[in-house]
Amino acid sequence: MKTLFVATLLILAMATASLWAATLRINGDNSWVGFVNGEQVAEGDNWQEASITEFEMPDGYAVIAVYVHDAEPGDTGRGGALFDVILDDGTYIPSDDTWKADAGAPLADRNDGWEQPDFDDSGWDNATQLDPFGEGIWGFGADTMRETLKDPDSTAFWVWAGPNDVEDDVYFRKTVGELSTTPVEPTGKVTTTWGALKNQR
Ligand SMILES: [Ca+2]
Repeated sequence: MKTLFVATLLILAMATASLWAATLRINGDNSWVGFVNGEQVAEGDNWQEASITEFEMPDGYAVIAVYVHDAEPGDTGRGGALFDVILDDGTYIPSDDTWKADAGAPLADRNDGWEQPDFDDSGWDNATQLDPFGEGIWGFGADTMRETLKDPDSTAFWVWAGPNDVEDDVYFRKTVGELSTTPVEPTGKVTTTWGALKNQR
């Protein structure tokens, strides 16, 4: 009987873990591509209109990777990225200086696996934290941005890699959720709304 009880608890724990869901919202000036556990799940090119991706975390955690491209070379235009992850337990993870950030070649020319869960980003710096959502040079767009960022309101910071009038191709990474005590590679395909979005085009 005790064995059955323990087995039931284990099954319940596994079922609960497999139900973890989250939402990834990204705004980028000027364009962006988002990845969850190495799979592309989002893209956009209107900084005032967030891409919104819902995904599941069967392993209880996910590695989020975001690429943002600034279309104006160097100091002719300032780049910015604003994103957040909302876990289904309400945990809010904003873009800020706790994310890892790196600058380099445009996405099409970058083939080092930067978006993959097992990529070693220990050599990356932390992101440069700029103005909070609603303030600074992008503040005038906040009302329009809230049309897609309405629930919950964003409390993220605009971020970049280094000063945002230098680099134009910037990469961000962070692990969200809870790592198991024995880290494993995320298994299976990420379930997202991305496939449905693509099919609508
Ligand atoms: Ca620029």
